[in-house]
Amino acid sequence: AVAGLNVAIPNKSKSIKDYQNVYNDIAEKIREEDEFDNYIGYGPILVRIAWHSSGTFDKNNMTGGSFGGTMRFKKEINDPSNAGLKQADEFLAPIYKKHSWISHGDLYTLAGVTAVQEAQGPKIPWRPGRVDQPENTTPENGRLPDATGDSSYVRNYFGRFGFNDTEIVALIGAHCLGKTHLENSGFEGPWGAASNVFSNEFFVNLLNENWKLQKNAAGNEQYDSPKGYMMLPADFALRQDNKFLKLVKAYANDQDLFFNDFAKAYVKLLESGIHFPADQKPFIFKTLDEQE
Ligand code: ZEM
Repeated sequence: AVAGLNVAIPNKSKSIKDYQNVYNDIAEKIREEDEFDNYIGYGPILVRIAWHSSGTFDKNNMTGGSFGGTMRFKKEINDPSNAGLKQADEFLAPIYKKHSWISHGDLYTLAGVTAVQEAQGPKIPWRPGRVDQPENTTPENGRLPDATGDSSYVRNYFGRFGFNDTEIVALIGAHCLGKTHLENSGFEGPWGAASNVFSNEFFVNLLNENWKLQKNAAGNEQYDSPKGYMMLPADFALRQDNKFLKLVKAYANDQDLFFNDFAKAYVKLLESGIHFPADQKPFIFKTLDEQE
């Protein structure tokens, strides 16, 4: 064991086939329930629950992260930063019931992997072995980022995971998916036109739209464009810092570069605080399309 790290314990009686079956059930349910959130579907909210279940990690004391699956407890799902994510938990409940051998941490992260791949995003290598931990290991509320932060806030926030500028900018590119909801976060609107397709559209829009800082119906300032897109102050911060801006431009010009960097950073995010046995090879799942 490595001091302070949670050590993954892969279930020896399960193979990639078992996890591909879970993947397929999640992917088929995303397809079937496509009317969710005005036909955006469940993909974006599944990416968000994977990120928030990992986003409690703190490398300074090695607490939080996806390992313990503590998002299943009231204290964590009721964190105001997690508003709306109950719908993702409810979506996953029947999947868990059918495959109850899987840990919650593995299920939340596998759902986030499935959602990215099924939205035509990059392949996300994934390793199982997270182990459910008891309720008293649930991290305190307030570890997720503040959407009103500026560039130094964003850089400093992700420093808690040990992420560099490339990893930070690539990860926030996940805002190509889904939208903000006034009732969840006090912000409103999508980042682009194709809210259920994983692409570099976030970066293209961030650079090219005509943004105007406006107060929304909840009284919060957000950047709005004539096409009806929005950016959070923390998104716009990626334009206001020269090192971030260079990466935004690179990803807007080269979707393959974005896909590559995103996949690496997302794996790191979902595995934050976990030590995997050296010989444990990641699984790469097939999309539903590839299996047809
Ligand atoms: Zn988000 N995010 N996020 N994010 N996020 C929202 C929605 C989504 C921030 C943030 O404040 C918000 C990352 C980083 C950061 C997704 C994925 C990832 C919303 C809107 C807010 C306010 C919630 C609502 O109203 O329903 C901030 C400040 C971030 C960093 C600085 C990272 C990293 C992500 C994944 C890798 C996704 C997919 C959504 C859309 C959810 C949905 O329901 O449509």
